[in-house]
Amino acid sequence: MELKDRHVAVIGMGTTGIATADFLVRRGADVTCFDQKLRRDIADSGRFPEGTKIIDGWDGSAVGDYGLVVMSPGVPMSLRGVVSARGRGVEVISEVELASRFTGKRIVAVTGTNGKTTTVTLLGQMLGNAGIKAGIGGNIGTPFIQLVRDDDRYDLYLLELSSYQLEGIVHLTPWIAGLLNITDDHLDRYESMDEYAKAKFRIFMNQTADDYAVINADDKNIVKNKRSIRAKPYCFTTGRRTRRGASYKDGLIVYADGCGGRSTFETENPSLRGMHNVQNVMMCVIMARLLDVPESVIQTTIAGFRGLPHRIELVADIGGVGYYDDSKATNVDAVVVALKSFSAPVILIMGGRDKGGDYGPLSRLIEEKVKLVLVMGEARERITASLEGLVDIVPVDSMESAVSAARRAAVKGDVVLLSPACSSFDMFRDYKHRGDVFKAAVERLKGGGGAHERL
Ligand code: UMA
Repeated sequence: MELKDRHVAVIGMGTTGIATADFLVRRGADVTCFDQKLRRDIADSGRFPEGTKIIDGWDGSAVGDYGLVVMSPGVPMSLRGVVSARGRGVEVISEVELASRFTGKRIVAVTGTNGKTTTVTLLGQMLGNAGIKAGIGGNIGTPFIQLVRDDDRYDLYLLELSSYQLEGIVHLTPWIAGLLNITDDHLDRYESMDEYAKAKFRIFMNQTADDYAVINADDKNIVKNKRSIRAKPYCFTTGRRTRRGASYKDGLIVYADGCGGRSTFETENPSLRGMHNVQNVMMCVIMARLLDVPESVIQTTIAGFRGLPHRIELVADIGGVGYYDDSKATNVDAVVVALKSFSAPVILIMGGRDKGGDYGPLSRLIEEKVKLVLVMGEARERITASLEGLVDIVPVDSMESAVSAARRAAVKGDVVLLSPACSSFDMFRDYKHRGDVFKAAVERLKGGGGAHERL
């Protein structure tokens, strides 16, 4: 693809926009970047390469006359200016699509509502331990376009792809594509679950019978749509054995290669607790075997894996109360998963920016396991309305006061869990910031003495 002197619009000036502009300018394109924010409010606007034109305070209307529009994932494709550019025949693509046009290396890609980052991280470690140089990026943090600048360094790419990124692909074709699960999320951006599932299934849309699709056979939203997949399917399930793929029984994952060969892997590791992690590990096992990672390397990597920050992460045990940071739980299903992994009474800190999902699926687990819900942020009213009568719900206006209230209510043996079910953008920069603020508040408790008693 020739970029020299091409007029390109880059939409969004976050991590993706900066990396995209940088790539385009290096290839001689004439780049204009658009953002709804004012330049002074864009944290990294100073990092845009020289010569980039910046349109700040953009209201989403006309993007002007460009030969190509490259979207950041967080900017909806439905914005008026973007729709009208498309209508005029302008090519509108996502940054991952652009990147894929500048590499001939194989792509392994993982999507799903929850578990993507853990899966990509664990698989990345398996590949690294097997001596395979994988460029790891996408939604996990480093934009794909930034990786392809150093294409020679990598044997292949391992990408975490969000539905937002998949919306703007045209030709991108993973050699191995994996779909972990599809549950309620981002319903502020999609009209329905069907629309959201459709975006997720785009990961398979360009694949042929020479490619592989790794799917969760226990997920009804996936099973319902799987007939559209043309690649060779490998399924994983926590139920019955599979002929080709992975299954799980009594702490063991059984991998079946489809030609009669079987191997087993132990999943015992405190950082991979819960059935959701068994599913993540099953996907890693299948993908790693397809990539010829030796069984012994897969096993030692699983055993040595240390969990990721902000995902059911034990921050401190203070006076017999465990404080867990699960700030990455930005949707209801992730909170369900977190609650399922505890047997002790839970004090749950929830809330943030509402994403239009249904909090109903939490009801049974909340009744069963949660003794107090502390709600904060814009979603306070919606959460309170849907959980009222099931449990004590107390509104709080900061993370600091949530942690103090949790401490006052907790007794030895309880768990204090930050698992918000919402995005963080109403009060924090992102989920990491929210988790760090929680951790800092917990750290301060340590200084204030450990014994928990009801005050
Ligand atoms: N913006 C507009 N108009 C809009 C919306 C946003 O101009 O209507 C501007 C914002 O003012 C901001 C910029 O766009 O300046 C931000 O762009 P972005 O939201 O695409 O964020 P990036 O910093 O480029 O980060 C993105 C991903 N963010 C989102 O998809 C929301 C990061 O995933 C990803 O790591 C990064 O690209 C590199 O690929 C984060 C995420 O929250 C972790 N992902 C969602 C999730 O996991 O649920 C999908």
